[in-house]
Amino acid sequence: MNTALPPGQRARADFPRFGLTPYADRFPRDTQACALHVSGAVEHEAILADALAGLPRVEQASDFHCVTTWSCRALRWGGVRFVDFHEQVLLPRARPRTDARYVLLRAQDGYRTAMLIEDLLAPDVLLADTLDGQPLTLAHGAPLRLVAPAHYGYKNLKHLARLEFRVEAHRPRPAWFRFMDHPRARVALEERGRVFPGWLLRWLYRPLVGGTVRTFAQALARHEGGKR
Ligand SMILES: Nc1nc2c(c(=O)[nH]1)N[C@H]1C(S)=C(S)[C@@H](COP(=O)(O)O)O[C@H]1N2
Ligand SMILES: [Mo]
Repeated sequence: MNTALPPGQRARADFPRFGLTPYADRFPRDTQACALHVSGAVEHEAILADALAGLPRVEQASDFHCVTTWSCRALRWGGVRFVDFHEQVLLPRARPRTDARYVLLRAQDGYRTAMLIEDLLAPDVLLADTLDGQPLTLAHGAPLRLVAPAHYGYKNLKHLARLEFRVEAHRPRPAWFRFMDHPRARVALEERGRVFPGWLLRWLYRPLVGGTVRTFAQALARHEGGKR
């Protein structure tokens, strides 16, 4: 893909482990497989031991855009389209309330973010379990993550553990995260944050990239060293 990058983004050759620094030292407990809990505004709560079982698998190359302005092009993800999972598993098994417009996604490391269901149903949104044909690594969301290329990286939740249907919009916590977590975070519209305009956040975030990449890499190295 040689199309222009979205506004304010710069390509990076590597794909670093990244996130909000409080999460750098938090890791999932289950890295091979993880039951997916479905709860909230549903008729039936469900615990899916193998969420993708029996669903059509797809491979998709898509660009990844972190809100801090780095992008990594043409990542090769494998998994299941969220729209298929919704139609074939969530609707029949959990029966979400018809007035539930949001899903709060929760991860094994405590990270969470909400998305509009209509955004999750876009054809390029995946529940991904492979990258470059290999099972997801600890760095990139093992065992299961969301891939939503039209939305900033912070909506692409790693180590997915729970989907919570919501009628009301989610109020992010801690309070400072409320400024960062735009309800939709569409890259094409530069919806980087909730309060400040995207063009301003570019300049605030860009200087933080190098240090954050190092912090996340060092935390992973310590974690993997500690297990030996
Ligand atoms: N569980 C979890 N998911 C997360 C994050 C996190 O810290 N924890 N960080 C988000 C942010 S800000 C980005 S840019 C991407 C980074 O994905 P990567 O580490 O695979 O590059 O993950 C997103 N999803
Ligand atoms: Mo990010």
